[in-house]
Amino acid sequence: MRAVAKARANIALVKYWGKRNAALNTPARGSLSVTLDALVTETSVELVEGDRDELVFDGAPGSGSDLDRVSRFLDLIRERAKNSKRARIVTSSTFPSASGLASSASGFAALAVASLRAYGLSLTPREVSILARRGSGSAARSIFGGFVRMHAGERNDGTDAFAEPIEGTHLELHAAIAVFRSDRKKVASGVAMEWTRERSPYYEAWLATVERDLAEAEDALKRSDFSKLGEVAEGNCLAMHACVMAARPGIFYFCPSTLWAIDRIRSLRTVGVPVFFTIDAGPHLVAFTTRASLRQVAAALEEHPDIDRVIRSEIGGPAELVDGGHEGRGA
Ligand code: 2P0
Repeated sequence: MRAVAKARANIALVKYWGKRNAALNTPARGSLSVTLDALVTETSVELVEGDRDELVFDGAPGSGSDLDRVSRFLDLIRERAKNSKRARIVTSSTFPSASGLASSASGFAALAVASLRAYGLSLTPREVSILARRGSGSAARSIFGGFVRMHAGERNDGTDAFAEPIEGTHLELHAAIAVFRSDRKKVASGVAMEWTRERSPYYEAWLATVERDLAEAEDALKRSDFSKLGEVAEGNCLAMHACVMAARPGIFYFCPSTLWAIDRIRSLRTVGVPVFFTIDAGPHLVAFTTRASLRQVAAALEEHPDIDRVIRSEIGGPAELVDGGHEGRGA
């Protein structure tokens, strides 16, 4: 059996940084994201004979820790399906992977949807979100389109740590994603989260910030208040990075030109352009603006020689089977 699925990356406006239970990959706090249409991963899963899974990642054979992580994830599905067959997984993305641009979010969301179908399982979108979380915390959010809220949950088995769409918001966001030419070696976010929890004096303050920011961001979305949402998102992003930088020793995800881009976005705002930024676990900056200002924002970011390209994106839809079935509609 072979199945193909695609999922889009999401960018958090209130970020997930810190785990409650590392084994079940439950987050310490909730988070809030927007799914982006231009950042897509497509994955096929085919059941095969043999005793090992096989991974082809952006055209090259995947091995080592990447393959182990995928195999461990498929083991969860094999256990449920009572089917021990191995799989050949072929995956590719429209954007640079392992760069801090949420490739694990779209990657594990697409893998969850394709492999459930390949192994003959049918789950509700909420159950798919819970499963995708086991692969990568942010992947739980990429099961859904639009604005998405992740719940941290309280149970020890992780069954209440899922994402769901935020209904009733009409805010239209457009993204200009500045991809830097940077060969900075990335500290994997899962590793950096644990590092921060153990070693940053700001970790508890960070967790308290998330609670407040979630409430304010949801309220801003309900009121379609662009500038309030931007204020919360920028503050939350900088608080996360400050917490990570304050670990001993600290981790820096910014490259020097990331600061230039922050400054550029703020300068645009001072002359009346509706725009705000956020930055994940990498050097790249995502600017959110309106349809009318997208061209101006993207052109401003394209001025910098360290920026390889600026990807423009609308808000994206849910993870889906490529033959047409939708996995992320409803709950
Ligand atoms: C987020 N990030 O909310 C935050 C902000 C990066 C910065 O979720 O360990 O790859 O696989 O659960 O999902 C990246 O973390 O971490 C992430 P794991 P994941 O989008």
